[in-house]
Amino acid sequence: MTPEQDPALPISTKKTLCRICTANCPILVDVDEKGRPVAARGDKSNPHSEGFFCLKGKHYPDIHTADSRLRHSLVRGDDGVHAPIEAERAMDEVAARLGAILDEHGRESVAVYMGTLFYQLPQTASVATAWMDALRLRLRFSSGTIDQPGKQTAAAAHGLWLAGSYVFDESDTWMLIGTNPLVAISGGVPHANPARRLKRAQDRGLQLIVIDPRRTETARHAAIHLQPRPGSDPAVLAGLIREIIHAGLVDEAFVREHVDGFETLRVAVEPYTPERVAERADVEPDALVRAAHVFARAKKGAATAGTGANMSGWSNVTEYLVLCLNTICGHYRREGDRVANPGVLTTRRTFPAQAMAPYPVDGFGKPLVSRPDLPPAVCGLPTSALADEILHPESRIKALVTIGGNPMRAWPDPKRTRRALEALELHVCVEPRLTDTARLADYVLAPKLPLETPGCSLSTENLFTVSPALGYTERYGQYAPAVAEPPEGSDLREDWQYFYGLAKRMGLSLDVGAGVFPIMGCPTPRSLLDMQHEPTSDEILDLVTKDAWIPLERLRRDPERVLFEDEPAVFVTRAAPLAAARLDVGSALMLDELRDFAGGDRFAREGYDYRLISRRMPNTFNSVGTDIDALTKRYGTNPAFMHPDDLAALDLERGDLVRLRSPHGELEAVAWPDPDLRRGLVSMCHCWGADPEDEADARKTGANTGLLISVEEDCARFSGIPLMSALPVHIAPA
Ligand SMILES: Nc1nc2c(c(=O)[nH]1)N[C@H]1C(S)=C(S)[C@@H](COP(=O)(O)OP(=O)(O)OC[C@H]3O[C@@H](n4cnc5c(=O)[nH]c(N)nc54)[C@H](O)[C@@H]3O)O[C@H]1N2
Ligand SMILES: Nc1nc2c(c(=O)[nH]1)N[C@H]1C(S)=C(S)[C@@H](COP(=O)(O)OP(=O)(O)OC[C@H]3O[C@@H](n4cnc5c(=O)[nH]c(N)nc54)[C@H](O)[C@@H]3O)O[C@H]1N2
Ligand code: SF4
Ligand SMILES: [Mo]
Repeated sequence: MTPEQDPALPISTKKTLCRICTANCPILVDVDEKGRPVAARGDKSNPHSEGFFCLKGKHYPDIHTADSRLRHSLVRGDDGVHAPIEAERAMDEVAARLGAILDEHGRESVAVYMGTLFYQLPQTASVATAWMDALRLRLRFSSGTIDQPGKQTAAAAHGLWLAGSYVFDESDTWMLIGTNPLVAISGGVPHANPARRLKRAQDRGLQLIVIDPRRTETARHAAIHLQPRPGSDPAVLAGLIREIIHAGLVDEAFVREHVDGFETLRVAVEPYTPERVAERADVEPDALVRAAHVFARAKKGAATAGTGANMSGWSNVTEYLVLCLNTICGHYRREGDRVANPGVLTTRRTFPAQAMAPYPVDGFGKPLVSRPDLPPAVCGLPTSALADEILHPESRIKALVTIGGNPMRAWPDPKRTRRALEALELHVCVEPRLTDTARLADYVLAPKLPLETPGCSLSTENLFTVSPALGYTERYGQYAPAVAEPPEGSDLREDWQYFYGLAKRMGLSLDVGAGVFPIMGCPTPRSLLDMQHEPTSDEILDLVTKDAWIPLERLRRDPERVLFEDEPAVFVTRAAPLAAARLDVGSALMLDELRDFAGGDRFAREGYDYRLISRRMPNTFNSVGTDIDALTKRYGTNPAFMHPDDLAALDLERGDLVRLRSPHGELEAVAWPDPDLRRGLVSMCHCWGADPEDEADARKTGANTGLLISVEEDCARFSGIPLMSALPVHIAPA
């Protein structure tokens, strides 16, 4: 797929950063004389990443030059066939049609879905959000509520420690629950070469604890690996907390001074004796006790959960118990501690040793008509309900704008998703490929890709707001100009330019905020865009890094300089006088869920003896790369990984087709042995498969696990995240 490299054309090598995933690896890209990217590799001169990158990054140029990449925007004709349309004309038509729909049906007639790429591109996130704000659009959905939505609900119920947590590089212990950072390159171990960082940390004594039903690439390195039944995390976490309390390992001074609800928590976890946890989760009682002692005795450390822990039915309480665990151990930075990385491109702020009080979990306006049971909450509107909301007879949604996401692959229940997308009056997709989703869109606005635009490490830095295990552990920042030209003869715009262009045509003025994710307790600097003279992409980046620790201009002037360790050190300051806010470990809203959990495994279904669990594969990123041969070579598909003894019991061999059936749907997949799984599990990666209207071929296109997921039953409170892991399935040879 790489364009024929003409040996006559000189190659130049440019420094930039990969923007496929949140690792944002610094890479070197070879660009030919025509500006085409032809090869990429890790940047060994970068002192933070030390050359780390992955196969997806290696093929980043292919993603830019693939034949399947759109060179023009598309409009769907009355015959359903897409035809190219000039970008300016596409914006004229989309602005006119959205304007007409909004005029006739009001601001609830247009919904927006923001996928993973939305957040990875700071210019896109800021300008598109400003556009939504200017139109006062309320119906905003994101991939966040089908990812780790318990993080936001739990943080709201618990409150925040404003000085933050210790980072991995300075910690003595680290606990990972349902996350596999050595493959996801996210979520738990610093992403700049996680394996090497983990090794270094262990060499200086860090004790890694992993809680995962699979002996993952990460779990293999753990000092303690608890391999519980999926969906039993609340038991394990409650058991850990109980043991810490019984062993007298609670940081009593911290709790006395800063924490409410301790007695409520103590009573709630009291039933979770090691024996009782062993029963529910099937983990060794001794290992549980050891994990509790290692975690609580460490001076510095943190526990963090990932997608597995959020998709298996108990997202809110699981994330809440993770916060409680950190809090009762007092695993937070204290007055006088040096802040390992105060920031580079995020907004300047202080780090006082004090709590920010809990804030509302729900009560954010009226619920969706299709889901009165899910009051809009702090995690955002439930994406699992968006298809039903579009299809509901009383729904006002007429139009959907999808930005950097792929609903047909990513949303649970692709059949329903398809019906919903077809029912729309107008579907606009900002998307560089003709994905299953884009195929159903009325307009596909084709963007330039990241190598063709300036970029910086802001999105990744800003992730510290999501979990103490995310963001940079060092004072690191990178800027890169555009390094490649868009394909010859193409007519593309940067993502954000489409929103600027729509705003201009709709007579809106745009007010952009700094950062990509808001920083709690720190006001967001804002700037009005000049709506007469279109700003440059670099000017947008300056605005989204307004009032940053280090002005972006400094990174631009000296691109070699990426570490800022010699900047004045930042320390945790004394709490403000009269600061009275306290963290809450006794939230009734969250602990109610533990009571519900105690009632037994309410997801079990008779006749469905296996559990499907989620996982990520190294060479694809959600749906990205599933159409690039070099990235799918290893398995050719997303196999159904199972324990070899389970395969043998079903008389199956590697490569055989199996049929998975859930109470909701079924699919065919390619069986693959994985001795690292518990028995009774099948572990599959998401975002594969084809349009459900087309003939599925498990060996070629893979299978969309969303077919097995119900968006009606077993959805979590607040976020509506369905049971996407620990899902009961029946398995038989196909
Ligand atoms: N069954 C099941 N379902 C899941 C999950 C699971 O574990 N199991 N995981 C869930 C999770 S965690 C997530 S985050 C979601 C992912 O949900 P989505 O974000 O909806 O899916 P992606 O495939 O990441 O979509 C990214 C899209 O952005 C496009 N893109 C690439 N570069 C650019 C660019 O520069 N500009 C624009 N505008 N677009 C670009 C890609 O082509 C791709 O289509 O899936 C969720 N769905
Ligand atoms: N290579 C690659 N990297 C990616 C992505 C990708 O698709 N490919 N996707 C990106 C995205 S969108 C995200 S959100 C992050 C996610 O990053 P992670 O959250 O680290 O995702 P996974 O690697 O799937 O790890 C989830 C783990 O949870 C375990 N698990 C499943 N069910 C349970 C359970 O009930 N309890 C417990 N304790 N564990 C369970 C699984 O076995 C698996 O090892 O990764 C990002 N990085
Ligand atoms: S896809 Fe690979 S190279 Fe690109 S940022 Fe992620 S880990 Fe790094
Ligand atoms: Mo995700």
